[in-house]
Amino acid sequence: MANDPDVVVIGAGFAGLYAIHRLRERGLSVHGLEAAEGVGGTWYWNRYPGARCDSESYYYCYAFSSELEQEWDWSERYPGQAEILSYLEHVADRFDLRRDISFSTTVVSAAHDGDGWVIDTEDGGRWTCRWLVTAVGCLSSANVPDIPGLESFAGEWHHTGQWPHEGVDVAGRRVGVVGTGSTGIQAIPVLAESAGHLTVFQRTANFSIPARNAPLAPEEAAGYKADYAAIRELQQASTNGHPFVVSDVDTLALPDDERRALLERAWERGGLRFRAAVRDVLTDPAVNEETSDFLRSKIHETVDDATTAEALTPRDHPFATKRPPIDTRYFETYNRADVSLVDVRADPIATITPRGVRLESGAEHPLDVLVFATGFDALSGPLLRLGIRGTGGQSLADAWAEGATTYLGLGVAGFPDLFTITGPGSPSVLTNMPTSIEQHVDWIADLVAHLRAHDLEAEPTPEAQAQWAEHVREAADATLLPQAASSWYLGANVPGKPRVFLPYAGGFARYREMCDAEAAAGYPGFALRARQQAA
Ligand code: NA7
Repeated sequence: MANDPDVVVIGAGFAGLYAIHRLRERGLSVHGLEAAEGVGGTWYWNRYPGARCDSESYYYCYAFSSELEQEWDWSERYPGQAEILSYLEHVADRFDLRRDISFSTTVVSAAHDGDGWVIDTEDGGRWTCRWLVTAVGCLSSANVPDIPGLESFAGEWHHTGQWPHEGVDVAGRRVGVVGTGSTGIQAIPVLAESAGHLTVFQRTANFSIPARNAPLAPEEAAGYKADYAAIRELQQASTNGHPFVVSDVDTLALPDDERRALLERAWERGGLRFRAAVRDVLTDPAVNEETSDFLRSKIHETVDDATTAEALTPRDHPFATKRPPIDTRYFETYNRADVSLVDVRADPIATITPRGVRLESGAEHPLDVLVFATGFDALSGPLLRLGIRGTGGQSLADAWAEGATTYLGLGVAGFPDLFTITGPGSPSVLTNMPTSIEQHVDWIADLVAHLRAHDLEAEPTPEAQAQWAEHVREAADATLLPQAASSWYLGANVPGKPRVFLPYAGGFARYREMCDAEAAAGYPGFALRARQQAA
């Protein structure tokens, strides 16, 4: 096959699969390059015990095909990793996408040569195309902390985002988990069930809300299927792509007992929907403090040992300013005799030894298996590792030396005909990802079709990009989000990464309207240039 399609799409997860389908529908030839052996993206790599989506299954899926919506059956309220992977494999087959994807193909560089993109892969392959679309996800570049001595560890260690396909045998073994973000909070209760002893190394105590996962009853599933038109409408009008109606109750105006009852009801319902029950929780410090206090009290109610409960209680950041996890028996797990909590903020990890983890105090925790649930170089990381070079050979790394800036999260000045699905500066990780992905792909497909029809190339203007960066900053500053000093939203989890609030916090519906307005006005934020035809 000729290696020169109209469009190359990098990645074959939710974003890449839909991009291939949609661009094909627009009559473009398209080819996908995927590092993994199969489709799935996030859900291909994240096979750690307990891996599950925090969005509910009935809307953590594509909306572009009502047939697909009707024929696929989800088994649980929150889909597990294996089920989502099966779904994406089904999508790849149903829409005949695999024939246009090269698997086990890692992109090592992508350079614009003035006429189009030249993409080199690790196996020596070369692809050329006019348009390059990145579908590499926001959380795909694993962050393994640089702790001295790791190479000397005599046991086995794994990052949750690169979990072995054959699984890891933890039965009866001494297991350590570093990290208590969404991933650690999912994995810890499951690992505790089979480990001989589980030691959790916690740097930042986290808020978490019970997921209340359960099998999806056939009547409930049928109800969602009958209601999809309304569900999708709600998602499109929402701030974060979830089909929730945000409460209009002023919680602070309520008497104490009614406010407590409201929070209790939200807690009983569980899940990310908790936030929708509390109006202004991310913008009003007083509302947030009330809510944070309620959640802190739940930790103390759940955890038997008062010292452990306090160590697990977040006091350094307001609720939901770091990505709020949801859990299944997370805090309850600390009541087990075979689980211990180590506060590595008070006594940081100094080295990894052949035997285990040694803290600065000299205390050593012997381990057979060490799990890094330490997150990702979020949003910009997956793009930077592609080795992208734009006009004049400028690298994306240089362009982003002071922090990742884009126009609408969709393109970067100096990088013509490059489109970034859920890139930095888009709502992405603050939303239900499939919803944001479909909006981006549809928008990009329209623009690419326009460029082809008029034989143009496009790149954001520096002015539009600078204005957008300012707007992204203002949108974050209008919320409490920047208050979490160690948040990966800010890049703070990766040493040396510039501190820039990366996702767009202005809300999905508002963002979508701005993208639509940009297209309707003929793409004024982009320089559209006639192409100099080589032939
Ligand atoms: P997160 O949310 O980045 O969590 C990573 C955790 O690992 C967090 O508790 C970190 O503590 C901790 N961490 C990171 N480096 C270290 C070191 N060096 N020592 C001790 N502890 C460390 O990643 P997740 O995988 O849980 O979640 C990512 C997203 O995936 C999630 O939000 C969903 O959207 C899906 P810190 O808070 O930085 O002090």
